[in-house]
Amino acid sequence: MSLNDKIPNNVNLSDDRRLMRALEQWQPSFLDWWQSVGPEGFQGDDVYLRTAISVHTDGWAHFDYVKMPDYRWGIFLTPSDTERKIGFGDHFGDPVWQEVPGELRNMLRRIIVTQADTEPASVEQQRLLGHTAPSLYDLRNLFQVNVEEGRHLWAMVHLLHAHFGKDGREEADELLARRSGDPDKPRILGAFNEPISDWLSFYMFTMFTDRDGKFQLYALSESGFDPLARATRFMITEEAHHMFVGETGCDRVVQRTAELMREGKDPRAEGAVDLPTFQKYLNLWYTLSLDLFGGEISSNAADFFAAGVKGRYKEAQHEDHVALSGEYVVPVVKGGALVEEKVAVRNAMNEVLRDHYVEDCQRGVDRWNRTLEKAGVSERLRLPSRRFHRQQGIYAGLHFDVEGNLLTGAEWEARKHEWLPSAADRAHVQSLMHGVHQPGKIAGWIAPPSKGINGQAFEFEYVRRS
Ligand code: BYC
Ligand code: FE
Ligand code: FE
Repeated sequence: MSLNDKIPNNVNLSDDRRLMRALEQWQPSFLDWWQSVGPEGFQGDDVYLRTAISVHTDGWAHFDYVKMPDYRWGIFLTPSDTERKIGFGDHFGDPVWQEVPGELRNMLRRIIVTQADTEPASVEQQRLLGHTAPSLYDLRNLFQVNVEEGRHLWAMVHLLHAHFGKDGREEADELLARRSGDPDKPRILGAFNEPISDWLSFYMFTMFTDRDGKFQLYALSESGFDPLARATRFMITEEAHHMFVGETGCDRVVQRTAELMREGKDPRAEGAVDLPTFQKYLNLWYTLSLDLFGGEISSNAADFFAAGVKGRYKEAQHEDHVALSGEYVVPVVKGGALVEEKVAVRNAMNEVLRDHYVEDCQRGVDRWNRTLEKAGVSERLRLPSRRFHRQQGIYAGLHFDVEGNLLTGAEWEARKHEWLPSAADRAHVQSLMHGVHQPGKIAGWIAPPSKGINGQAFEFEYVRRS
């Protein structure tokens, strides 16, 4: 089989013998990795999956039954715009780069490796979830997310192989050597080393952590390095489904809980997720994901922006693309109190991106609250303060309540399980996890989806067990 058949692509792979050989060598390692730490127990099953076979509207959502190891992980860049100019920073208005400028090589490699590392990490984190899927519909969605994260890894590895020579090939190998949660060779970013051992965590992860992916990918899709911009732009189209899985998954949990509450029952006693526990999982995954934007005040972020490597969300909507003037106000802790500090806007680029993220998360929480309202339940869910439970940036090492008020270490220790899952909460959620693998059936802690995938019914056999 030629490589063009094995790896669907729109980058003329077969014209570049060196690149082709490099990717042909990497592919068996990828498949070994997928078999050993990818979805456990379902590799021989036929799964109703969407495969991207081209970037055109009729080609990027092709549905069929596929065994996951036979998934055609392709390399697609959004078609090039030969007129494209750098849209921000010190090189504003220059033509975009098709090759890596020498002085930006380390910076770009590091960003691409950081992005790439999250993709296999998430597959590793989710590898055991198939066994406890609440329905075949959900099982299929898990696997769809997993194969697409695999494709995102391919997209980044293609850039490393095509543009970074020997260093790039070594980085590509390292991406298959690190392991989520491994104390000796962990994944790079915090949230990607956290266990995802139940489906509530999975929905929270796809709601909040994949949503960091959305905003980081948008920022990278502005890059002056055109191959990175084009690769990430196509990844964003796939990301929408991941966030759909998270937002609707959480909404269905809330809906089931609300139904029981309306009937005057205690959701926890009925084998569902009570709202306080749901809120604690929300607090946990939202704040782990806030950390992924990096420090509030960041010279790295300023350097990325100045260099034209990483822009803002929808940069074209900003008026000033150079951003050398202007300030951003950040509440910082000084002498035991919060005071407002003015920061040069370039140094606050992580915070600017985080603002868009917070707004988008709030929209999702509002949707869940409408579900509660419709069910006649008066309780509401909310996002905690962005200072709460932070492990990166200026609030790391300090303690805050969900309102953002400073706490002492002792107060935090005494109260943290009011806000974050306790061992008992985790045990309860874990106790609900039993695989439901018959078409049309669903676990008791979650409502069925309002519709199926690709026009199919919920009862459709999304995964044919072998
Ligand atoms: N954990 O200036 P700072 C996705 C490090 S998700 C551990 O504050 P900077 C997906 C940082 O590296 C999207 N370390 O931040 C979702 C630096 O280290 P050094 C992933 C962290 O540099 C679901 C130091 O702290 N894409 O696609 O602006 C499923 C101080 O850095 C963390 C990207 O992240 C952390 N959370 O970094 C599948 C885009 N945060 O220099 C996939 C690429 C910061 O002291 N990455 N550090 O050694 C970037 O653009 C940036 O590196 C960051 C922020 C956004 C991570
Ligand atoms: Fe991804
Ligand atoms: Fe994703």
